[in-house]
Amino acid sequence: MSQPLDGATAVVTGASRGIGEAIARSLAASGARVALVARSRDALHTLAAELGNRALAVECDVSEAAGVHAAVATIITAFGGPPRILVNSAGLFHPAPIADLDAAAFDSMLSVNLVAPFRFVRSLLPAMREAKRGHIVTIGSVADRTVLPGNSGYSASKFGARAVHEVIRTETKGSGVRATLVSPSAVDTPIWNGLTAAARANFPKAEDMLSADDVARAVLYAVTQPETVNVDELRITRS
Ligand code: NJP
Repeated sequence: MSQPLDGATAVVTGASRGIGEAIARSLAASGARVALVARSRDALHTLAAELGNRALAVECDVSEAAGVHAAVATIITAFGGPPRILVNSAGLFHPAPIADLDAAAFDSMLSVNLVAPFRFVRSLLPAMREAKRGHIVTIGSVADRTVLPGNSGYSASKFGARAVHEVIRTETKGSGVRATLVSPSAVDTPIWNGLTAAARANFPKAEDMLSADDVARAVLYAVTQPETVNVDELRITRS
């Protein structure tokens, strides 16, 4: 039976767990070949083995320019060109009041949540433009428009990622390349593991969060619209 993404290729960063893993599974189940990008070698190879010839494990620290450069080269070689879909989902979340937040933690959130997606887009957009086809999906956050205490670094990165998404949209309109921002509220994933009770205090309990599959369905909706349709932004919260 034919699938909506038969023949399509996709890159998903942060595919080793959480939302990125759910998106990778959903795109593969819909027919796409998927490059799984993250640092956790075992998790990537386990998922790639499970997805079979639809998946390619690409180990990469997205905070390093050389790592992104090498990953993009590997992916273009494997796919024979740029991916049809790029999903930037890799992310870090280190909530803490400003006076307690290390500059290194602030910096790491900007690096992974904002600069790394820019690097992937910068590397892949020229070839997508040439192919007159491509879809850049940014996983934003409720925190890309709304500020909460403890979110200085995270909100700075996500407000920035939303701004970059909006610029991509203006620069690619009419080119065949599409751009979508998917911004969920809290999602039950391993991102919450290891946070102190104080750091979790402003956020809902796991059972009151969205699931990673809820976000993956939103991404699938955006990337399976007719090519004449751009889904600019989806904001999803618990009902
Ligand atoms: O996070 P988690 P989520 N290089 O911790 C990867 C946003 N969001 O799925 O390298 C490469 O389960 C890491 O891979 P690994 C959030 O901001 C979430 O919840 O193997 N990869 C793993 O695959 C983020 O943008 C919520 O450690 C790196 C993945 O990122 C996206 O959703 C709410 C990396 C993180 O998996 C996915 O978050 C919201 C690096 N240097 C927005 N550093 C939520 N969960 O509540 C990390 O509004 N990764």
